[in-house]
Amino acid sequence: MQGGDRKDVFFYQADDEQYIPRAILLDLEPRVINGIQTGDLRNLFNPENIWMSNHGGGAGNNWASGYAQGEQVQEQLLDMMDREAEYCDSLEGFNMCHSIAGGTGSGMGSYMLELLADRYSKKIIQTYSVFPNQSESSDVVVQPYNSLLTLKRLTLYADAVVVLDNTALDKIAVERLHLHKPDVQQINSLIATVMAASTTTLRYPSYMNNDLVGMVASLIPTPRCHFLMTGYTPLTAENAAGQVTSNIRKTTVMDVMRRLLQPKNIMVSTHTKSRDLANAKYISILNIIQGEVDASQVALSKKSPYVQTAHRVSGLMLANHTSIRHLFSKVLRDYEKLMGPKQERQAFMQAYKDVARFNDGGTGTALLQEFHDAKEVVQDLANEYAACESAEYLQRQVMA
Ligand SMILES: Nc1nc2c(ncn2[C@@H]2O[C@H](COP(=O)(O)OP(=O)(O)OP(=O)(O)O)[C@@H](O)[C@H]2O)c(=O)[nH]1
Ligand SMILES: [Mg+2]
Repeated sequence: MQGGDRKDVFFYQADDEQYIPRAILLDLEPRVINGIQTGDLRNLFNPENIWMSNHGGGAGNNWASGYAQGEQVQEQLLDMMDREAEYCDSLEGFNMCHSIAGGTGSGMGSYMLELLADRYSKKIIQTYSVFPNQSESSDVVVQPYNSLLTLKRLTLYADAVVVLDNTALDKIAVERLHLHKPDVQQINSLIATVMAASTTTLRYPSYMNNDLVGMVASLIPTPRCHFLMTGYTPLTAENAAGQVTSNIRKTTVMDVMRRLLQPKNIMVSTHTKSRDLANAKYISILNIIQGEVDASQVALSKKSPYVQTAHRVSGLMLANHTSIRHLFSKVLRDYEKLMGPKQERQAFMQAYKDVARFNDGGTGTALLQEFHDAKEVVQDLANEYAACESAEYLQRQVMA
């Protein structure tokens, strides 16, 4: 095995010594995928695993449209997933990458989560979910609608969600990497760094976290609280530019672990204080068994020989921390501003009601019920994370 990594986790080997990702690319409009098909990676993906809708009109930032279109083509989606699943020697789970604020990643993504959870109920579903940038004045005013409806599915059908928070990533790029106005490529380089780090123990396995179940089990003691925040160090401009500098810095593992607990390295904007993280209320299996014990675990892993970096040691923190609930509360608050506390405002709701699947004979009752349910699920989630902060929570879980 050249490089010492388990290439078969994310790739299969084609006859001609080429490695092909076990990946399916889906979009309702062609622009992004066309970019891949004409770019440097054009020969990487299996063309049979690329799906774009025939009409190519997208979902227009409308969750309902994305969901309904996903449902219409479910047979095609299932065929692709089943075919990929059959190619696996021992399928452990699925990874879905999407954003929660637009129409396709959120709506069609929600439908995919339902499909996967139904069809492959015993397999792990992990997602990398992009939360929208809250600080810039967004041109998509209906983001809170799409986010809320998607969060319901992430709560009910995913086993683990790695939260990629554009607000925090943008702030890190400006304040730490001194980029004036970070573009999507630069933010995505940061995301790629986190994604690669979070899968390192799968690709270079040793004793810990060498499969998805192990990773999920060590971070998620109660099924619903499965939203993970990330921290990374060292954060340098090269993470955002994919560049390499030649002077290798002598960071130690201890340095890296200490820095990971500093809020400035955390990639979720929840106003976490350093003190909070040091006395971390990480909820974890160990906590349940041993009460007060701080349950951080460290997994050491090999560095990839394929990627040159300027640092000897780098570290990723994956944490299940109760402060993530502030992100959910913000979605709920923004949703109420649009919808009204009792659904009396319904701002910009017409486009959602116009989607035949949710139109319900012109009344839109089903749609409003959909919003009502999603709000309840997300409110319960925020409440459960808040309850985790009390000492009795774990006791209650053990008794239950
Ligand atoms: N970090 C990151 N965020 C992205 C990227 N592309 C989109 N986003 C964010 O994701 C959200 C919605 O993205 P879109 O790409 O417009 O949504 P979509 O899922 O394609 O849905 P429609 O285009 O409405 O069908 C916005 O908040 C974007 O800022 C990306 O490449 N990286
Ligand atoms: Mg799109």
